Amino acid sequence: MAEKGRIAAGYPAPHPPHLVYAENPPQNEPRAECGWETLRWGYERVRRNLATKEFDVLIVHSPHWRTYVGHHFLGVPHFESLSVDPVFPNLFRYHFEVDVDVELAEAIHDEARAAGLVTKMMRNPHFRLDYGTIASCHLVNPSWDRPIVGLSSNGAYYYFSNDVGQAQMIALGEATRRAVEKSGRRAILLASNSLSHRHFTVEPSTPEDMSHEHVYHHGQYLWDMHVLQLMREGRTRELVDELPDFIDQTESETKAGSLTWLLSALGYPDYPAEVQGYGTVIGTGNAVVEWDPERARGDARPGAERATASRSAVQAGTSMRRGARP
Ligand code: 2X7
Ligand code: FE2
Repeated sequence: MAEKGRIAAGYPAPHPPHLVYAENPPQNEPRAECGWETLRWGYERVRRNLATKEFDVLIVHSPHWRTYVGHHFLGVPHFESLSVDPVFPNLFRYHFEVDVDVELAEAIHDEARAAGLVTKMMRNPHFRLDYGTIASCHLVNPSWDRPIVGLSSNGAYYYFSNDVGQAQMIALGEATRRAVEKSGRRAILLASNSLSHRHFTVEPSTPEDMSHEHVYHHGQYLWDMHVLQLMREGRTRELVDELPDFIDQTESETKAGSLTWLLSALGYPDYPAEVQGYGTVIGTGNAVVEWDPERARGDARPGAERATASRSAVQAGTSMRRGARP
């Protein structure tokens, strides 16, 4: 019988396209001088940690793949196209090539449907992946050397209420965990959302001019710090209980459900999360945070040898598995 699968780590992994832009990977057309380093260095720490960890797949829940009816799952083995941020086309025109673990996607779909959620496999081979999915996956694993599973963000919080949204994302997280365990896969989970979401309305002429980048509202900053404190103290059940207030008080992008999905899938960790980076992007609060259940349990890190061999490729941070653009 196949070994029981595991969620090997989970991350709030925010997707501001600015972070990809500032890194100048070959896949992205616009060029930057610098910018948003505290967050980008946080992602570099995550890459270093993952380079010592074996994993088979990244599972990402993205606020910018909004679905109106049900929870959708990428269901085509390979996508290749250009993803453009509709608000920042000057920063993000990213040529992507992505492999999908369709078998695992179908397994999560089936578990979610069995739990009573409305679900759909997305089978359009010409689908343009949203920039949330791409940015989070790129920032965590720029070599794209693992397949992904992509989950849409159903708008239940908007169409019904925060409570309905929370209940659905909790069920989706549980379904994700069950499917991963049955699959035998070692999965990394990414909740592709920012925290507080008040942003400025006029972009500086040089987008990476950091003299314009700061917190715009102290109350929102206090909320972000409160949320991070709960994470750092392992108080994630309280955090899930407080998320509806956080959403209402800060316009938080957690209203997409990604963070709730992640915490539910991780089984509400009671050990301290590691905050790898916090910073604003156009004034929104963004945190790169790590829950590593294996480190928390003190397990030896499976696959460290294989992972070390590929570390230099991961740290180089720019090559795609197939056909990186020059
Ligand atoms: O989608 C986003 C975001 N969530 C935060 C900051 C900047 C841009 O895009
Ligand atoms: Fe966003």
